[in-house]
Amino acid sequence: MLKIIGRDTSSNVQKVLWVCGELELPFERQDLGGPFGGNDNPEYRALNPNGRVPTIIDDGFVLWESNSCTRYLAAKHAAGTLYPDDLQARGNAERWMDWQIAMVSPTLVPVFWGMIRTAPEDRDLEAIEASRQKLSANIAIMATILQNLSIWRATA
Ligand SMILES: N[C@@H](CCC(=O)N[C@@H](CS)C(=O)NCC(=O)O)C(=O)O
Repeated sequence: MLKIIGRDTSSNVQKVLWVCGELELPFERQDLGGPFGGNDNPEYRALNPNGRVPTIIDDGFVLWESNSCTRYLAAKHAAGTLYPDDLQARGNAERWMDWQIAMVSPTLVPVFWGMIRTAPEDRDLEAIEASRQKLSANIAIMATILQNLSIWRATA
């Protein structure tokens, strides 16, 4: 059975759980990371040298990087539906996945950790503000794209 390693409070683990939910895939999940620790266990590092979550194991095949995990599962179990056959449709979906991980996440994480996971007295407000501005610019890109989607015009 597919095994997912990682705490379910992680947004990156949740991506994989979401795909499993969409595809009704059975899986077992092992808590690791965050309050559960284990990131630096040699056995875990042997699976995932980054020590981050998620890692999945499918038929003995070990995979990490949340977007790669979701693509792998979708391609394996939902070719032509969740994983589009049409290369332009697939490219479009993958573009936004990669944009999220490469552009948005590095600007969102410092704001989230600074404001939510850091005590007020320990916050580096200058660094948080610098990231907030970059995050805002990214959100503006997404908002413009969403505003201009023909789906909204068609239903307006
Ligand atoms: N690019 C990686 C990032 C993985 C990552 O940074 N995961 C975070 C949780 S969202 C993590 O492992 N943090 C340490 C921990 O949970 O102990 C991916 O998408 O899988």
